[in-house]
Amino acid sequence: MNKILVANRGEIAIRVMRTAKKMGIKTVAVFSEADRNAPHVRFADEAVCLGPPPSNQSYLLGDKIIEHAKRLHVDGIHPGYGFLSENADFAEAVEKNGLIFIGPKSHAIRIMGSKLAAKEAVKKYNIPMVPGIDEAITDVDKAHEIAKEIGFPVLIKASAGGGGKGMRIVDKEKDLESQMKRAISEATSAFGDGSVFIEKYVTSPRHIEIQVMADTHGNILHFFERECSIQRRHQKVVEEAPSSILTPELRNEMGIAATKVAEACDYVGAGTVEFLMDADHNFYFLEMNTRLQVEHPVSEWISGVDLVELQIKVARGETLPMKQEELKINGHAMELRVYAEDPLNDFLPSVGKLERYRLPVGENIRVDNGFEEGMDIPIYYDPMLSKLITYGKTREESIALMIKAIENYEVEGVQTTLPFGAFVMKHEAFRSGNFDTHFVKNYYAPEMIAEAKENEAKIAALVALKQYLDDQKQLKLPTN
Ligand code: MV4
Repeated sequence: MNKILVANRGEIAIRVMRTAKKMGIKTVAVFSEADRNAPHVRFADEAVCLGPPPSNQSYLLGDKIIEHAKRLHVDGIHPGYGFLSENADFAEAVEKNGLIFIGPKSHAIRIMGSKLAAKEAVKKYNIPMVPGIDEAITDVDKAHEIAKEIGFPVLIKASAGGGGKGMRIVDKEKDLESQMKRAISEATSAFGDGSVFIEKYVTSPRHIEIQVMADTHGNILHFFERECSIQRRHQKVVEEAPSSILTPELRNEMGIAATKVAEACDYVGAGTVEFLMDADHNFYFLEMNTRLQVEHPVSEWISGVDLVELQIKVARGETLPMKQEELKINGHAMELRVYAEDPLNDFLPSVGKLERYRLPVGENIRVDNGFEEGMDIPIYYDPMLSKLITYGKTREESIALMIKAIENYEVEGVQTTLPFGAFVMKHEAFRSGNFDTHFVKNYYAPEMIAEAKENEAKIAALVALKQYLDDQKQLKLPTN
């Protein structure tokens, strides 16, 4: 593989190209008219414009991307995350055109894109799943029967959903019929597939996912877990590895379950198997994400591997260069997603110009960034500016360094989730490891960081006043 096209933008495009360069592979960037001057365009060896800013006129134009790739003699296409990364038709078209899709085969993407097909595929592998049914349900009487059997509350999920889209919690039997009708009509209009199914609702789960990597020779490895329980409205904000609650035994069990899920769909490349863990530490398979995930850096740090390098090697047909027994967890890594969103105003996108944008640097700090000072943040795409990742020998060290690194970030012109990150890092429930996916809802209110900001302003004023008084004393000296 001599040349790779990265069908993405922002931090992930740069992150993928960084490893390609390290491996001596040439890079091609694609961009929309809004991203003409974006860092990922300058980072690449070559770049092509795809069209106007909206994604469906640029980054989602699979055929156009493939055309450019062929014209520029590209060997492989890396889709990053989002955009075309989990589009089975695109993966197939790439291969049909004689190019390598740096990701799984379309077959695996298709199975995992349907929650019901995923359940069906892993059925014979003895993977723990949440009590419920594994087929589409339209009959209300049957739904009543099943809900009674598993007990309320239940959760209605859309088969074509995922990432929390199209879910409805039903607390009482009398709401089942209306919620089911709504779920079906929502799923039909959102996904063009009205299939829904029912599961027992796990009330206070933790979100724990396992990173896997499979080669084309039948080897499947797992790179341990990431805990992603700190989310708001299904958007992850803080991720870490390892999880503060897994024992080596549980970790091993979940790792084996994850590799079996990968086996069940003939997986190739990097993937993530999502589990829910209940208060009694039972784990249940939820879904598999068939891409490199945003939060992959924390796994890279604790395992010492470059996951993009492995993706490329596997795509070239190489055998995975290590054995499961050789993989060990080293230390603790923490990631904060820095979004241009206002945590004081319901996390609304805060678009505008990055008047000042300085990143923290230092040992055990990694920033995967896609922006620079002076840039306007386009309104067309995900408002994530960068990912701040810190590492320590212990969880406590990684948290302490995260707090310091947040303080050393300088952003003016837009609001960011940085103060929210500091709030999480300083919160007793987070620090003790005693939290679940309801952390934000349970503990966060804007006043909490408004107060912290006010205190900081007061302290800053006092420091300035002291400095002023000290300066005055000194200034007086020469006249004496
Ligand atoms: C669940 C659940 C409780 N019980 N399934 C949300 C995202 C999607 N991957 C599945 N999700 C959930 N499925 C059952 N049977 C709770 C969630 C859920 C959740 C999961 C992980 C992280 C954050 C979450 C926030 C709300 C709900």
